[in-house]
Amino acid sequence: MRLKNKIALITGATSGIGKDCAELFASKKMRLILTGRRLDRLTALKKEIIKKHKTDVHILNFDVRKYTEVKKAITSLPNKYKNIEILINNAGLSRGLNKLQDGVLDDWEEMIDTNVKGLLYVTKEVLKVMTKNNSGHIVNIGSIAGHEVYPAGNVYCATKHAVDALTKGLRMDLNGTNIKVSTIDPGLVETEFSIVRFRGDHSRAKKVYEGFTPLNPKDVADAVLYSISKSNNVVVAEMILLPIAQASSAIVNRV
Ligand code: NDP
Ligand code: 8X3
Repeated sequence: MRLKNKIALITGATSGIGKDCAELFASKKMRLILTGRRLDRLTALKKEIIKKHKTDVHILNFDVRKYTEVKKAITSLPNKYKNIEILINNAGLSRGLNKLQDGVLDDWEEMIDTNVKGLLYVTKEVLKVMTKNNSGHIVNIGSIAGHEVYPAGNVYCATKHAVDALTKGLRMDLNGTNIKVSTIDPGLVETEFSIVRFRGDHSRAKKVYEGFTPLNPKDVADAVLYSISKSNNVVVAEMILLPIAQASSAIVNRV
């Protein structure tokens, strides 16, 4: 599949998996729409990518939880970026690691609003273009947590199970069109994910990845690239990616 000049919108490009997807896609000369809330990071990434890869980059600064912001940002795209061909629904987060009975309401709301409702809002707006063109590819970044649960993972795991259900449901609803739907579902990847989960507690976050080699966000970007590189007739429906030390959500061989 030709990738050069394809237009890809990546949510959550300011860090981790989204950022590495942006860099890898740019190396293939794709045209990028990069989104996130931290404008300074988006601006710096745009500058860096243009300098290194000399490809087109447009930034959109919005919060996926706010439907009016999502709609305004996507409808305001300049003509040359309007025909989005690939959407990477990557923006997402976890907050806290508490037993359900000790759960914090605000954490639940934030995870559900970002990982489920935010993904739906962006998808709805981008699908307007894709259905009009009868062409496109939506890649959701799910998780092993969308297939299994782990102690105290309750609401985060529920949001990723929801992403899995939405991926499968959307593929059914788009059956008969030329729009592909994929999910790439990693296990433990070292990004800012655990720093966000533990609200800036770097030493607690570091412990999550101690004693084994976690996935690198580049490994996930590579899997995403694979999924978007297939010929028109091939859909990578789902891909679970684990580091070798991880056998399941809860089983990690630490030395
Ligand atoms: P990071 O924390 O490094 O990146 C998360 C990205 O999501 C940031 O760019 C952040 O941008 C964006 N984001 C979060 N909330 C919002 C919001 N409300 N509106 C817009 N953007 C938002 O984590 P990862 O790269 O690890 O996470 C990316 C995805 O991968 C998530 O969906 C996560 O659930 C999933 N995942 C992660 C795994 C891991 O072990 N790290 C494993 C499996 C899946 P900003 O703050 O600038 O808005
Ligand atoms: C992130 C992977 O296992 O830390 O989705 O929840 S995990």
